[in-house]
Amino acid sequence: VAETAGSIKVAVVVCLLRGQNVLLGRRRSSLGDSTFSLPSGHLEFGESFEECAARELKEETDLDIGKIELLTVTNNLFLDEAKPSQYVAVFMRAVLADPRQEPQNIEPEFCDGWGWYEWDNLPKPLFWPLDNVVQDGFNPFPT
Ligand code: 8DG
Ligand code: MG
Ligand code: MG
Repeated sequence: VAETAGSIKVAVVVCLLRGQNVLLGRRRSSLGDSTFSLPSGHLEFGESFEECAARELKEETDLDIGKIELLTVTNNLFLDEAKPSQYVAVFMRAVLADPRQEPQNIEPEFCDGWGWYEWDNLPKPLFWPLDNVVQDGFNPFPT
């Protein structure tokens, strides 16, 4: 795979937990169009993972994060794109600052809408990098 001239990026992916549920939205994007994914975005220069998670969640849903923790990292190659890319995806677990707050669809050009789903009953199809990590047994809920 090493011959492809692509770029390596860092994405921060937010597992926002509320009770037994996690927040997912259906993507509007060349990457994974119409699939369900966790809120996510690109790490910007100088940001911590926590800052990036809070910023992306705010930008995409208007939600405010309370406690936040690092969970795991995945490494994903997107070769079927006009510009091949590789993402190091940093998974964060977060809870809401105020559990009564509801998500708004701030970027409707990138997302059909946000909803709460049970981890054992996730909607289909999942964005493939998320599907992969789920198949590997990943679970963002504290044990
Ligand atoms: P930005 O311009 O707001 O910074 O970025 P974005 O437009 O919000 O980016 P995004 O697509 O929501 O997330 C960045 C990338 O993260 C996405 O294109 C692919 C990558 N990514 C992985 N694994 C995962 C995953 O499991 N879930 C999500 N949601 N994204 C992932 O490599
Ligand atoms: Mg995003
Ligand atoms: Mg974004």
